[in-house]
Amino acid sequence: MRQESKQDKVASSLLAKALSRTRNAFASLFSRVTTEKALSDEFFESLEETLILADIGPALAQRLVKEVRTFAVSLDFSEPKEAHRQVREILAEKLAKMLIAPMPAQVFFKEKFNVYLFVGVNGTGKTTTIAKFAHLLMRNRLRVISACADTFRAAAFDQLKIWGDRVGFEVLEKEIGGDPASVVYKAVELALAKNMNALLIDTAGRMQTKKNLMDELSKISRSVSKAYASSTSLGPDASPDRARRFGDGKVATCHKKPGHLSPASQSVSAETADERLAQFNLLVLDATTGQNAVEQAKVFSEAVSLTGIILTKIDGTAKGGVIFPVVSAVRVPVLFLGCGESVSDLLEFHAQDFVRNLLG
Ligand SMILES: Nc1nc2c(ncn2[C@@H]2O[C@H](COP(=O)(O)OP(=O)(O)OP(=O)(O)O)[C@@H](O)[C@H]2O)c(=O)[nH]1
Ligand SMILES: [Mg+2]
Repeated sequence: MRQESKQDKVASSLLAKALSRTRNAFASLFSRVTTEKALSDEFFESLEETLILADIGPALAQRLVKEVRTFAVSLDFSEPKEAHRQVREILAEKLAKMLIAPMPAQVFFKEKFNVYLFVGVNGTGKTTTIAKFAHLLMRNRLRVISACADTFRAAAFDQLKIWGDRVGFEVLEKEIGGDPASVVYKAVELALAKNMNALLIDTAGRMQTKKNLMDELSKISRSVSKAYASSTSLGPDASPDRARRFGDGKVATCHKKPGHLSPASQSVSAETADERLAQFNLLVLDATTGQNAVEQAKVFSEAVSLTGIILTKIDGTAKGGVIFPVVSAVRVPVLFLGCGESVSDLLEFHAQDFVRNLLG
């Protein structure tokens, strides 16, 4: 059981507030479960409808109802309260199971060079999330720097720079019109030279339907490990000191790596780690876009190997259920939830808490 700190309590109340409308809908549905109605068609139809309204999507809602129904047959609904509790419990169990990826990802390694690539369609909240995430890493004493790989839209750099000044992290030089992959390559070199251990890369928002932009993203992602390998290899010009500090150029891409989610508990000892680059490809999804998020997740996960998902704007939707079909489709864990526009509005994701707040 997790110890609940003051910060956890604030997070719980933000999540509770964000999901209150869906929770009330489930509460009202469950309150109608009586001994007679527990297994009625009418009840299961309403359950499916409520799941769809929570953004779980029609296909998954149908599947869940079928599973709950099959399971419910074996239960003893001797009194309404018990019926209510049991139906809710089966549903909660099935939903939580869906969200717990087989191997949850760590979010940083104190002894590694951590690179975070933020990807997603236009306006999902990538830049805002970078600021929130930088704040979180800095609180955990990581040395953070950022780069803007959107070389097309001039304002993209300015937005990131405003956040950098506000939160207190450096944003590497503005570059307009160049190749985003080479911006990333240079950023890795510079971040290493500056002895940083967290590089946050903002990318241009792109529609998942634009093949050339998705190919560009694959190239950007590959350039991280290339730059790292060449910067840390012991060539005639390489600094031995730098090579010692950052290891031998091996790459640990943190795609669905085992470990804990809690950033506070991250550490990998320098002795045991022979791979020093930890690359995290994070997909930022906007909770208010509904079922389209599933399609976005599928296409982005083909372009880059995703480490985790950050679902933003859950404060702007009463739903949030979209994460169930998303995680089912791509088998990538949700790591954080964005629940507002300020720097502290980033919640660490916990499946059980989420489901509890959704179902009541
Ligand atoms: N309510 C709310 N608004 C958010 C959240 N995250 C981001 N936003 C807002 O969403 C809008 C877009 O955010 P950006 O961070 O600029 O999005 P982006 O993905 O970087 O956009 P592009 O670079 O244009 O693709 C801004 O108005 C943010 O304040 C959130 O968790 N909750
Ligand atoms: Mg942006």
